[in-house]
Amino acid sequence: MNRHGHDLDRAAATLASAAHLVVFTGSGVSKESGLATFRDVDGAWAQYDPMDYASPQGFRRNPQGVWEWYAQRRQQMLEVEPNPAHLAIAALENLIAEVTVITQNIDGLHQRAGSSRVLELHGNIHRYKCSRHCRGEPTYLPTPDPFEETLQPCPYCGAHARPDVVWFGESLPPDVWEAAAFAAMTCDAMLVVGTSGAVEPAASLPRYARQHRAFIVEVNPETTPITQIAGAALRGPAGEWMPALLEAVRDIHDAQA
Ligand code: BJW
Repeated sequence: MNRHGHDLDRAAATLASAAHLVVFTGSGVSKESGLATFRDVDGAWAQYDPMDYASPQGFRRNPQGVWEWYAQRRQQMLEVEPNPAHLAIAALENLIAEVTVITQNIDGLHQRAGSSRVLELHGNIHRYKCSRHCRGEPTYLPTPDPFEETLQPCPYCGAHARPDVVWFGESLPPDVWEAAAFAAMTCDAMLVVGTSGAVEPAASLPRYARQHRAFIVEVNPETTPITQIAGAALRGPAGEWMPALLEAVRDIHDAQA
């Protein structure tokens, strides 16, 4: 049997006996839906400087430009569909008692695929908040037309509205971060799908899980810093590996029934 076969068997056996699985995802899980990643050669940061488009300073310098970038991405995110990886992750809930999805993505595709417990570390592009958090942090705003290309004012104070996403230098939503860190420290297994592990503090979650003796499975075409602590690595696109892994877990369950 080749290395992949062994890793698939080990990953499936671990998931089949897990009581609590955490699935930690990044932009690679949405790649096969047609959405760009960030740091790959064809990723967003090859074209756009993150400090211009994903920082509070960038938004202050050019609020209309940042608003337009998010409006275009929002439109793409609404046009695409969850792919076989999102669907397989959601279907794991039928086989494992507790599944927590922790995502860095803002696209809402896990929820659309049917995952019921999703912690969004970096927010959600479909929500808006006041950039001056005039009624407390966060001050959520009524949702404008999702395709609105013109920067909108906060209806309460007139400051710029902005997407409710986490930019560089900003803190993650504390309640979401606490729930994610707790899940990582108490799960039996963590599946890490489609993230480079380059952005903190999110990238620390697999380490927390490993320190608390969880088995780590990585699904990614490339090696990452997370590979070092992974007990199994499925090298290739998530849209191919996740359905195969789901099937292998289902076979173990059927054999035990
Ligand atoms: C496939 C595939 C397929 C391809 N199938 N896989 C400690 C050390 C150093 C720095 C810091 C630190 N702590 C904090 C920092 C600073 C900073 C940071 O991490 N910087 C590093 C980049 C150096 N972090 C922050 O600023 C964070 N805030 C914070 O720490 O607050 C506390 C604080 C406050 C004040 C001062 C200082 C600290 C906030 C980070 C916010 C990140 N925001 C973004 C944008 C979100 C909104 C939006 O989407 O527009 O989040 S940046 C971007 O990166 C986005 C992503 O969620 C995030 C992670 O990227 P991801 O998803 O991993 O994508 P890629 O492209 O990197 O990887 C894709 C992977 O998929 C690759 O591995 C491919 O191989 C794989 N792939 N096809 C499966 N088909």
